[in-house]
Amino acid sequence: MNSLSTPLPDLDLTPWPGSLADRYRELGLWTGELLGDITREHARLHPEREAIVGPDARLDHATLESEVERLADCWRELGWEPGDYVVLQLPNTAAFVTHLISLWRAGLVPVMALANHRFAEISQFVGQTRAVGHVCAGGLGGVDHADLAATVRDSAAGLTTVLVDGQGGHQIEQDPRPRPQLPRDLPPGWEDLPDSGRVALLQLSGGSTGTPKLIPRTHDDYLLSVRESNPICKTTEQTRYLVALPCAHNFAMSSPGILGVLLAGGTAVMAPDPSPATCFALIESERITMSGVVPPVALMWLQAAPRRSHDLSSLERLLVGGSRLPDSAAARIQPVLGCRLQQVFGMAEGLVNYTRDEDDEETVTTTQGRAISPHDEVRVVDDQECDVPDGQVGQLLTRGPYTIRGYFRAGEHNARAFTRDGYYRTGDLVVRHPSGHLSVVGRVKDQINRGGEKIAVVEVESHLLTHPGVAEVSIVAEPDQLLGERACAVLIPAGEPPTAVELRRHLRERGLADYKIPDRFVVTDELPRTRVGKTDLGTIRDERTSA
Ligand code: J2J
Repeated sequence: MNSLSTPLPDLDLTPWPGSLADRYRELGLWTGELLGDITREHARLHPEREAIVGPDARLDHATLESEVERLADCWRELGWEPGDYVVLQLPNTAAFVTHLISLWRAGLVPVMALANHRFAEISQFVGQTRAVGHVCAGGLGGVDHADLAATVRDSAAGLTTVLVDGQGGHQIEQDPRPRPQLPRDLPPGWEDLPDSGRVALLQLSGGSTGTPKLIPRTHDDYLLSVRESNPICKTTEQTRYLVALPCAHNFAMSSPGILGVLLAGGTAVMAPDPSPATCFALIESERITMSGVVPPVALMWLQAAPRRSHDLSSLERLLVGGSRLPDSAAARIQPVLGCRLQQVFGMAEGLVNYTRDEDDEETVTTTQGRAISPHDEVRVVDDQECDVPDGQVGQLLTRGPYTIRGYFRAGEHNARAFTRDGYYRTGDLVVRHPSGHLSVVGRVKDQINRGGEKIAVVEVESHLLTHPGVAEVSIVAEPDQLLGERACAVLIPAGEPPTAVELRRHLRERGLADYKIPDRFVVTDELPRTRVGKTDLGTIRDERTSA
């Protein structure tokens, strides 16, 4: 499963055209700052103010900074060199933040794995990046990745595992075999890039292909999206932001998220889970002012709030995004939770849209906002990629100073995912209003959005096809009241139909993360087909929804 033996194709980063990059620098959009320096200023300005609160530790800005330095020294002592990739897989804890920033401080490039990823995902990240290390939880925040880490290490020569415990300590396990050397070809123009123009982190794409694609974000571009998010979301040093989503997700990290809060000198409070019981208690005890959640979590909070006695009065703003928030739920946020709703439509590839505080109520409840920057270029196009007028549905294409120009080492896929002139084909169907606000109305990508968790249909189908009892399979979206959508696998059996229990066990044994396992399995004789012989997802989806 691990692809260490396959040759490395393509580039780590598809740079922006040189003239455009120069312009972004001249305009001050790209500042040349590095993410690893994000903790320095506030450690100096107000060292004793709280920076990070987690189940494992409370850190003021000065302690955060000294932890970052201490850990960066550890990475240097391990022999990890600037530009090396390290898979970072930690739960919502203070340690996540110290480890993330220390990796940057040492010039390393974190790959932002989720705590609930398993062997299939982690081994792929290690294989694609030739990572030198896997930093994961060894009892931290109640999570233990030790067994997973050992299996990953067996499959990747020379990999070092760092198991982080809940007391700020580490256990280091090293695979003794020599690590395969990286034949890294620098793309033309790469040699001249300043450090801030290089890859800072690899975010995960929701994916629509068999192998998950990694998203190379640079210091310059990522910092731009964070910096510009702060005034739009009114993030200040008074902000106390509750990290209710998985901390490695792009939304929790950057919209404005943990990094926005650190940049502003505020406080990020790490919630171990998004349940109303956990989060309401933290909102009350930590005097939380802002949080960001996916729609199913917002719905759970709306349902729970009238029945609980927690004091939520400190909460000023709730950002909701990741999947479409029903208009009816949007209208209830302010009356029920007593805070302002801000919708956010973002993507780890770049473009982020927010509703604004000055927008009227209808805009805030029925649109997913407008782009952060006047330098974001947004096109809404028909199937021939001709622009459609405002008010009509079309596919969203975008490029700009913080939207990638290509996925990590994925030349072939990039030719499809980007236009020749560098627009990213988001796969989202939107309507643009004359104000520039977008409403998301659907998608054309082979993906299921399970309440904000993205599932690449092809990836899961290919795992299911390895079961001897599955001849053909199609995974389709079904409507779900809470999640918006859930995944249903429609399959033609080979011989005796396998049971759902068997199929779930099979996927778990293959090391697939739990959230990708279909909610329902349906056995059928024939998958409906289109004229070209491809499975007709539309037809099945209709059959299921009418059932
Ligand atoms: C409908 N669909 C949405 C929304 C994202 C902030 C917020 C979210 C993400 C994120 C993010 C949506 N309504 N409000 O990275 O910084 C769907 C679209 C989009 C895809 C991106 C951020 N907000 N989506 O969700 O990379 O289909 O980023 O293309 O996980 O989620 O998913 P992801």
